[in-house]
Amino acid sequence: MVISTLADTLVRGVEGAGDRISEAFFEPVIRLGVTGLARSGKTVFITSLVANMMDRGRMNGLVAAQEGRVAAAFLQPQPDDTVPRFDYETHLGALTASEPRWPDSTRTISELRLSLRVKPAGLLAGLQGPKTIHLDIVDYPGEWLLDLALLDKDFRTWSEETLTRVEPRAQAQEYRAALGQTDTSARHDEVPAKALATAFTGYLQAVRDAGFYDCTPGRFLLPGDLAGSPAITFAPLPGPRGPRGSLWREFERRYEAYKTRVVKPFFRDHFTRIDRQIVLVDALGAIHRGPQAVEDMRHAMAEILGAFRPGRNAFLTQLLLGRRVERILFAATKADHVHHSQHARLTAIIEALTREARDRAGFAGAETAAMAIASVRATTEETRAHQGQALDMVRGALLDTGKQAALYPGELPEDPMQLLRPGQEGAQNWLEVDFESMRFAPAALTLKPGYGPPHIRLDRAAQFLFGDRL
Ligand SMILES: Nc1nc2c(ncn2[C@@H]2O[C@H](COP(=O)(O)OP(=O)(O)OP(=O)(O)O)[C@@H](O)[C@H]2O)c(=O)[nH]1
Ligand SMILES: [Mg+2]
Repeated sequence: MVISTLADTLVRGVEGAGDRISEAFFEPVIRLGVTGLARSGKTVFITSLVANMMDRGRMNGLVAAQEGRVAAAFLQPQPDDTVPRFDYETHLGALTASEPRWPDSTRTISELRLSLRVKPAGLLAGLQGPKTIHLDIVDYPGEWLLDLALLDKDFRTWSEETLTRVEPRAQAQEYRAALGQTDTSARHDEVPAKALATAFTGYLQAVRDAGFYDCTPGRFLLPGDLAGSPAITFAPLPGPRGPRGSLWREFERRYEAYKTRVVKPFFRDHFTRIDRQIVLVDALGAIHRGPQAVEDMRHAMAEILGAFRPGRNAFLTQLLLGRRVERILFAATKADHVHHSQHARLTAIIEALTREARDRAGFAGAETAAMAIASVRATTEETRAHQGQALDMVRGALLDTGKQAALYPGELPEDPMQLLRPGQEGAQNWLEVDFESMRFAPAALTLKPGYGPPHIRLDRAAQFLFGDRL
């Protein structure tokens, strides 16, 4: 155990030195992490960011682009051979088709290298030619960060906590029934083991579909090439530690294997190398689902952000060797679902959602910001008179029917606590807030030469995330 941790650290140390050396002597690399919970808009964000970096007509908020210093942007082979490439062309193809579609769900890690030829600014401008800066964009599920908390827990603690949470939930009925029929101290047998794990995965699926985010272990829902393997065939079990050879012991072993073989490598190989991070949050979606979804999202955010606080976790602290994420941007996505008159309120909500986590320890010097953005704008705005009142509406093609419609989603409250408090107090429905959700199809794009897809504040997000390094 100690040896493996040590070895992890050593490898990381050597690699880390390599990264820094190549950075100093050759071409600078910025590793940009893009994360968020399922369906938060990661794929659309990366696709639009890359398209808008290649055709920079809408990127005036990125200072280097505005000053005309970005001479070129092009895709290059990524540095990591074993990570799937972010399928930029297919995702952009979906968005720009004659009948535009949103890209498919991705659910795993992927990477893309965007290289920029940038002319230096200021005094150096006349003396140096353009330099090449690589932006390595890494898309990974936010759910994987939730697994960090498992590293501090043994199987029994994790089981107790999970079973307590599961207890009141209707979605867990089947799992509870399966547990009732199992003798966890009996000799391990793969048939009941598999049945339990399947019932537990079914439970996670059901709570996720109901809008909850506390769905660890993260890979049960996003197994990728682990599907069917023992490392994700276990479930929380009640009671004392079983005897040698029992189901209980086998699940304990698998839980530990999940931590060492799945969770740790992700943090070691990917997470610790990130320089800049954007965390996408579908706050509007959660608000629509009700107070409990908002409360649950706040929890999940606090857990996710915990990963960015070095010192919280011994394993991570060792791996990081003092290195840290320099900037973190919290972005409320899909801001095109509300009129721009509501954007300031949406930003206030995202600040409130992440405040607890930010206040608790800060991010040890990491700079943070919050913003409301739309990676791809699917709507236009209009104001209409309705019963003597001017209503700020958004118009777009409805996803389900394709019909054009102007909608009024309701007004976000000025005080974000109106959204946070009810959930904390156990309310199931909004009393004061009236907020409709909507799903728009992407608008048909006729891209003018030199212009990427229309967006809201994507350029400002880019400026915060890497503008200072260009
Ligand atoms: N209107 C609007 N909708 C968006 C925007 N970004 C994402 N969406 C919607 O959110 C859905 C999810 O976006 P994705 O980019 O696929 O989200 P993801 O985080 O990659 O999702 P997974 O890969 O499933 O984890 C899309 O299918 C769209 O319906 C946006 O900027 N504007
Ligand atoms: Mg995706």
